[in-house]
Amino acid sequence: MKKSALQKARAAYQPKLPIVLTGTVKAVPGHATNSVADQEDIKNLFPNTYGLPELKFEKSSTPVPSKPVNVGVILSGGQAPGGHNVICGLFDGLKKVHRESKLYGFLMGPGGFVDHQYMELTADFIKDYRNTGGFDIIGSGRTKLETKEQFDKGLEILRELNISALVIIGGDDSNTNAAVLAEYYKSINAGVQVIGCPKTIDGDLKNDVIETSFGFDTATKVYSEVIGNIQRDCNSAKKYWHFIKLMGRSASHIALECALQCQPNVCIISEEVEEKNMSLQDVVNYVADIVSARAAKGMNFGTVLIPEGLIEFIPAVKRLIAELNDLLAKSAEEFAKVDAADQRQWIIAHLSEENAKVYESLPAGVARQLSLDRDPHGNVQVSLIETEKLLSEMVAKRLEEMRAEGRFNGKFASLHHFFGYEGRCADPSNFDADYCYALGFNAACLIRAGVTGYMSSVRNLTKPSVQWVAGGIPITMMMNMERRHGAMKPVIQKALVRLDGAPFQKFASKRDVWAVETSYVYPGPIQYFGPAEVCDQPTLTLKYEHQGK
Ligand code: FBP
Repeated sequence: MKKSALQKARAAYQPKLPIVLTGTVKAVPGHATNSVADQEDIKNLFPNTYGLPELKFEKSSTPVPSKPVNVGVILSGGQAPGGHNVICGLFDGLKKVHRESKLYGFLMGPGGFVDHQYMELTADFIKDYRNTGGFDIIGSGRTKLETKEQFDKGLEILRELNISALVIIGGDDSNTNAAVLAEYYKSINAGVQVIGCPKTIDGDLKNDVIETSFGFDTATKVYSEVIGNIQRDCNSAKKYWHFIKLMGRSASHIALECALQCQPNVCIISEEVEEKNMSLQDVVNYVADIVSARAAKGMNFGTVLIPEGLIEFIPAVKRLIAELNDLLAKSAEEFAKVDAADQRQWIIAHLSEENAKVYESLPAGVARQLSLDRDPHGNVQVSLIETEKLLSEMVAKRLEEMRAEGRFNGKFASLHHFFGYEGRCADPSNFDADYCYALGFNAACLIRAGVTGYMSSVRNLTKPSVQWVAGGIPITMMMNMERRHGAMKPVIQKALVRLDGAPFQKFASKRDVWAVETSYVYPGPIQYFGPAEVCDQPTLTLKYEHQGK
């Protein structure tokens, strides 16, 4: 593999471990836990893994006898910077326990586990992947692990390779599956531990006990660099409005973090749109008013950040999606037989009157996307909806109306961007390189502690990494019941942007000034070498969230 100069230099970076993980550790249990909601339902569904205590690792002076352990690892879902370092940390942690321990990687996600596609990960093989972005070390996939047949098929290969622990690196849905798998293996006394690691650039797998998912830091820094560059171009040429859609699924954490970093003229936060019961036209009017206010000051340029999940949060569209989900789950076979050209009419005919009207009112492309296949976890594939174009077209139309009313006399030329894939495989920032390595190393400690159904947890993340706190959180603690594919299912509660949270409050207190002034900040590229205040800063989201604590 030919390496760039940065790759070569970066390979030598030694991720910094929390001090507690550098010696012998003991797992100190806290109180028994409860799920965040629907406690009776979750308890009934997870009789063997519900209510476990939180664990915190502390230094121990008593050496514990060790024996080799074989472990399997799966990368699940969308790529996030640092995944390779989770695997490297896990490998080093296992080898530290016993040098004859082995790590097997299942190929291309959970599908490789079910289909018995795997490889042994050796020191020589993984050395090229240390501190690099991507999931290409073993590949990733979105197969949903949910049936007994899949679990039993997986168990066959675990038995064949003498694997007694499985680490699933994934987002909320994949960690939900990890909890279900842990429960099943425990219920049949399979002798296999299952441990999860919190991954996703979206930042929506977090709660009181998981401070952030890995990858969010690097991805938002990459997007902020490019948004900053666009803002500088925009402020130089002074002739375009840039509509920038940002990945992140339902939650607007990525858009919010980029707004805090770059100070754009507009940033829409989906959660606020829902809270204020705004229609799509209300959002359009809000943007058009800012375009017009800037035009009045001679500034026919600006930037608008749009979270990719916006459309799902327009309350009327949300109700429509909920009915569509049930309809398409219930009538999947019948719908599959309908000709593509007739699908729109079929849907309209089968929806309630109110939702049929909303469906008809949406541009055909957007409406079609809402009725296409969900991903295996039941999510609308929002990254495929061109909200940035939809919004700028509607703003242009609105501005023409305002011009006719004498309320706008500027120019409006728009350009469109979508940032998502650009940030998912970047080389991890120092924060993500350290955090991921620690999560993997800590997963090895949880395996050694003999527990199952836990998520690797590393906390105190705004402090230098040596001061981070390591332990394990029972996954059932994060769960509640939600409607998926037309039925109630136990799932990890997704973290959306909290409107009473410090990051949003900070943004809300500044945005009116950013709208009409040109207050752009240009964060520049991620720095891997240099002073800590440039290289080792966590996200502003994390900083503000911690300031109140
Ligand atoms: P995960 O939840 O799997 O981490 O997904 C992250 C993400 O990048 C979302 O932001 C985006 O909507 C989705 O993946 C795109 O999916 P795909 O990789 O299948 O195109």
